[in-house]
Amino acid sequence: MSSLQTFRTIILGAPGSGKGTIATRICKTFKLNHIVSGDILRKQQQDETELGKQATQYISTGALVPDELMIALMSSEMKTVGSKWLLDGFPRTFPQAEKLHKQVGMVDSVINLDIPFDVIRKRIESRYIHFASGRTYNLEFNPPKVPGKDDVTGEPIERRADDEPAVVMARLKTYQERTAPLLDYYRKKGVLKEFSGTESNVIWPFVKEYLENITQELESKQRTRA
Ligand code: G5P
Ligand code: MG
Repeated sequence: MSSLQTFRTIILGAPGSGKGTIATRICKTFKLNHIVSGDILRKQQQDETELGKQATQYISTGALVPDELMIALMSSEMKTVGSKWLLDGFPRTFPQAEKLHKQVGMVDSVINLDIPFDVIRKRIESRYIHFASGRTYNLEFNPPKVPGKDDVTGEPIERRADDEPAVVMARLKTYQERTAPLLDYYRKKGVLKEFSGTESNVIWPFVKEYLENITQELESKQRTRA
């Protein structure tokens, strides 16, 4: 992996499917920049920017932030991250996927996490996050070392406003209608790899093995071209 010059990947999956959990492990293992659209939006909300205020009305109801806003935000972020990255939460619609394609070409791989919705609803009930860093906890799966506090900073961890059950239902519906169709788009491009299950710790070794293979193939292609 060390001599790999570029590696561009996307993680897809319903809200609460474990994108953040698995993506954090991927980025640590394969040394990728982790770009989280939801964290970028939450930062705008916290800073009370005009964009953050606009985004709140969509996020709080489980709808998607309009494509133009999201594309503008992600395009400027993408310019700062180099050529080894993982996108978490973007793209979520066809216009977003098409814009990404225009900007960077076809990505090297797309990972999809396929987790039953009843498992997801249960996980989200006990999720807490540290807003400043995006670090995520679950009272059963990965509880904080000190109850109510972030492991690294000791600052309070909180519930996400959009993790209320009614909003979660709306987010799952939005996912099915707007984002799930992207699976077919990436399947047809030959870059999609799907992982089904109910536990991130069981799924992770398979994701790791798959990425080890993909990155090795890519590395030898890049070496031949050099
Ligand atoms: P986000 O922030 O992108 P979602 O809805 O896509 O939000 P979310 O909720 O962040 O996704 P996740 O990252 O897939 O979920 O899952 P996670 O946080 O890793 O895991 C969920 C919980 O389960 C955590 O508590 C974790 O610890 C726990 N967990 C993980 N694995 C296990 C396990 O094996 N067992 C158990 N028991 N627990 C586990 O987007 C938010 C909003 O921003 C807007 C939208 O409004 C969106 O709703 N937005 C966009 N709008 C338009 N376009 C875009 N591209 C947008 N991106 C964001
Ligand atoms: Mg997430």
